[in-house]
Amino acid sequence: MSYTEDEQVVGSFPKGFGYGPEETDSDIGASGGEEKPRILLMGLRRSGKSSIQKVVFHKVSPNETLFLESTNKIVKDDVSNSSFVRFQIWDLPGHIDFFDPTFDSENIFGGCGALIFVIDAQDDYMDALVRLHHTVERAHKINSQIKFEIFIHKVDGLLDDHKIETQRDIHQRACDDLEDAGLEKVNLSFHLTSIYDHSIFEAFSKVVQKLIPQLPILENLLNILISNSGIEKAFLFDVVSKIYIATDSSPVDMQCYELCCDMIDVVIDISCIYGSRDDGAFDDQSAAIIKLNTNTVLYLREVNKYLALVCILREDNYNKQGLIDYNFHCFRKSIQEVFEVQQNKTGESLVANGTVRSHKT
Ligand SMILES: Nc1nc2c(ncn2[C@@H]2O[C@H](COP(=O)(O)OP(=O)(O)O)[C@@H](O)[C@H]2O)c(=O)[nH]1
Ligand SMILES: [Mg+2]
Repeated sequence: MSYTEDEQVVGSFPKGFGYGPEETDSDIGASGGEEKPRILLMGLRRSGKSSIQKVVFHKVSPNETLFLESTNKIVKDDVSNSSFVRFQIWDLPGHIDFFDPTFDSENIFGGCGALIFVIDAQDDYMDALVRLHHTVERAHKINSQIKFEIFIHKVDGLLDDHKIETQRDIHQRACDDLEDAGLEKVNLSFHLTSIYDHSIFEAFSKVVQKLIPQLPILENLLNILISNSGIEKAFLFDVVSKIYIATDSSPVDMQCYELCCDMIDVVIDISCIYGSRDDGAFDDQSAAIIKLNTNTVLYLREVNKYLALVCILREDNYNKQGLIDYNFHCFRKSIQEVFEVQQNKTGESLVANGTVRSHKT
């Protein structure tokens, strides 16, 4: 069994609710052929690169990745789904040395924003560390702007203590190797990941966020929104992939993130089953409120075709629903302005001018 690039989405999303090729075409037109940032997926064979790409961006369920065939050529996947998240993911087969003179390594690494190096934590990782070092050294020489993201992957098979110990060990060895090579300035970020839980989405969110130039503006808007509306935590989600492209500046609790991901699934599922239209499970009318038995309310609103705001708030604060709705409209308007600026390329930072009413408790 194998997956081809044009295969439709599986799982709870209906046909047409994926990253369809038609989006790609129109986006290329709209952006005037502008280069999209590229994320490279590298690592040894069977480390889990293709699985990560399929699970995060093509809704393949984790169990189905057991049947993935090994990749023999570079697989390019265009994820130009919104003005904020426009990038390509290149899955590079593990057994090929792309720094070999037969490859145009300048071209591969030159336009690359982030390089994700996947290490199988369930396997002996010494060979992977050697390859990591080789990759970082060469790629950095070609393009010093690349962000190196190390996914210590398949940690679902490890106990908690072992996870921490593995991360510490890999971190130490990788950094020592770089130091020995005089490359201590190169920064590596480490993430513990597994396709069997939300950690892979969380890690990918962080990688993508580093490539979004408007991130500080988005974060700021979310901060203004939550502080004026009595909201505990707010995420701006890319609905199809469920990666969050921004959140307010309070720390992210994994459980909150999972709760918000689940809410998106619930809303899309209900909309698919009972929705009156066939052409989309998410549109400008999409909104939902879920009250939990923990005195917590989940609040979801459509921001644009691809983005949703999902918030967590205490039930007491939800009494002022009108205020929250009003503030949300200001937030939405500001986001649209950020988009317009990007599209018109008229200037760098036109920040929200929508006034937000204050919430006084
Ligand atoms: N336990 C576990 N297995 C995984 C995970 N990610 C991938 N795998 C398995 O690892 C194997 C190799 O995956 P694949 O994506 O083909 O690796 P690639 O060669 O790096 O592209 C497959 O059997 C996957 O099911 C994970 O997070 N946990
Ligand atoms: Mg592969």
